[in-house]
Amino acid sequence: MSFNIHTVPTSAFDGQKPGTSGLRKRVKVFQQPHYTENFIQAILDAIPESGGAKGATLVVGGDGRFYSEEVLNAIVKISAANGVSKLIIGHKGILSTPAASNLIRKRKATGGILLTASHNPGGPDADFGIKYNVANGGPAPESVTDKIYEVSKTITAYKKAELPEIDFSHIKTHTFGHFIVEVVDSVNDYVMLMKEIFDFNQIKAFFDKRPDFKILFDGMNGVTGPYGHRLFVQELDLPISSVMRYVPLHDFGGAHPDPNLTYAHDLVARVKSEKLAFGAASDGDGDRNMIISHDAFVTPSDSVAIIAAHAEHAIPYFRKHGVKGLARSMPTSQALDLVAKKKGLEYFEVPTGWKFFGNLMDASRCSICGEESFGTGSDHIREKDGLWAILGKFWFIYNLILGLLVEGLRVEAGVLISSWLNILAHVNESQPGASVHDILQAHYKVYGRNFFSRYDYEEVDSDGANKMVEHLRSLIASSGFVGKKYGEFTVATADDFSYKDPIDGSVSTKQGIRIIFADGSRIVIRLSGTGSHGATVRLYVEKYSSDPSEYTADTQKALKPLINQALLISRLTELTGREEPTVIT
Ligand code: G16
Repeated sequence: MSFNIHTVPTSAFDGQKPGTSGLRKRVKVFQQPHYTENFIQAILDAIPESGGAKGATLVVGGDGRFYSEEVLNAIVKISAANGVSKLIIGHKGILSTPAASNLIRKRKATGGILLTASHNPGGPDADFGIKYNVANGGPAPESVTDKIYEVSKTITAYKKAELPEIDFSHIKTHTFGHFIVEVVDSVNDYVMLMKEIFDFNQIKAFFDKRPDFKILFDGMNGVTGPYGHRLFVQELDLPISSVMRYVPLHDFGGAHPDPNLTYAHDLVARVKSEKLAFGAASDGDGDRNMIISHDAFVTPSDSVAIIAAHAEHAIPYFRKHGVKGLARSMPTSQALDLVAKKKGLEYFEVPTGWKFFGNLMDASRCSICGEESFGTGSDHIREKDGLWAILGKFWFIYNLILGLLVEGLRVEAGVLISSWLNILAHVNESQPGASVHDILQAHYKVYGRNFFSRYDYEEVDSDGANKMVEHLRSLIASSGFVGKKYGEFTVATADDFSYKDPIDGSVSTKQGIRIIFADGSRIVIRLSGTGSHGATVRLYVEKYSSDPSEYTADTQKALKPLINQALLISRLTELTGREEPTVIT
């Protein structure tokens, strides 16, 4: 069947500049006539491969949030009109971000269009988002997002094919002449990948022997629910009570699908009241993760450091492929650097945004990376991966418990026993007393502790936020700033972070104000690139301690003096009018 193609006149909209991870706006903004179509056309025009959209194969899917179906059909029609050969679309339009990244790589697609605003709330009055991923499966680099933005500023028309609306609730292939739309199972390929990375039989054997060991996974009504249900309930045979909020809802049931202690409070409450050993949550699109237990919360910065410290011994994928290098985003605590130094690994500090890890991974210079924003991942795909991190942490935690038992709380990389079955047998013989809390403490004993916290001030007036950034820029450039004393802290260096990609040489500037003190403590202030309304100010504070008597200290108490100085230096309250943060993580 062939189809007619129409050229639809349009005019450009302001502000279609992709942020940290795609274009995120209120649904009502995307619902304006031509707004979404313009952006899709801009994406197709910016496809970096020679030939652009012509002959391309694109993976399409998202977190199933409100307005997804309308946008899926727009993508089908505009893609067909632009000469795209094939769209591979998740069943009902569902693909978690890591699953989409995997599918792009596995099917050797040209790229993918992901419909998600990630952890931002969904529903008619909340947010929608569209982002483009390139052929390596990762978010488009700035060279591509800049091109998308340029096209969006001058667009005068988009192309649209006359095609029937597609029902994405059937797994089937639709053929329209040379244009094919393949609706695929959303979960299968991703589960197969997880089974290549982890040994499910061994995890299952562990649960069979330890029915008392209860876990709880919270899908937060986002896209990860069906993946979590399949992995934990169907593959690992755990009871249905091991998963909560596992049905994706258009509006996430009114919840804010961001896995942190504030927004995942239902999970936190259950893990505490039921004294669960392991609780985990993922966000709207499945790339973030949070790990807790009834006795501990693992900060994302510690989490990636601990994974890196033990990956080669505890996770089969890394036993096979090795660990080539490590990377973190600039605001993420330096705990990961300490692991890299001890292991003699190369490590990188990149700007906020998963897209900055892709080149390093493609060049085999980074195997594990993470961000303070609850993102952890590896080179198995090119997105952060919530369930991978959860399975990974679960996996090594129990390797570690054995390490702890065997080594009497003296855990060092390299002392772990590599046979999982032996470990499990051992764990099951002698009920482990070690908990997530013990594992953290054991890590601090080897590496010291990087206290870390982030204060978010959401929906701040943009003018005030910009004034604060300008004030900080001129302050750090002023003579006498370096060497100045703020309470107990003396400024050692300060900059507005910039990054030169070591692979392609591209430079990203103005990535956040960073003030480092003589004792190694840091404050970082930047404006979020993922908000959809006003500005979100992020204030990050970090303090290192190698004093064992401080390792069990409360994070907020330990950081209080530094936070006070950060508020003073930034004049945050005065310039933004905000007394209290919206969220503390
Ligand atoms: C995105 C990016 C992450 C980034 C996070 C927060 O995550 O992929 O790399 O750390 O946003 O960015 P910002 O501080 O600019 O808001 P997600 O999970 O929202 O896609």
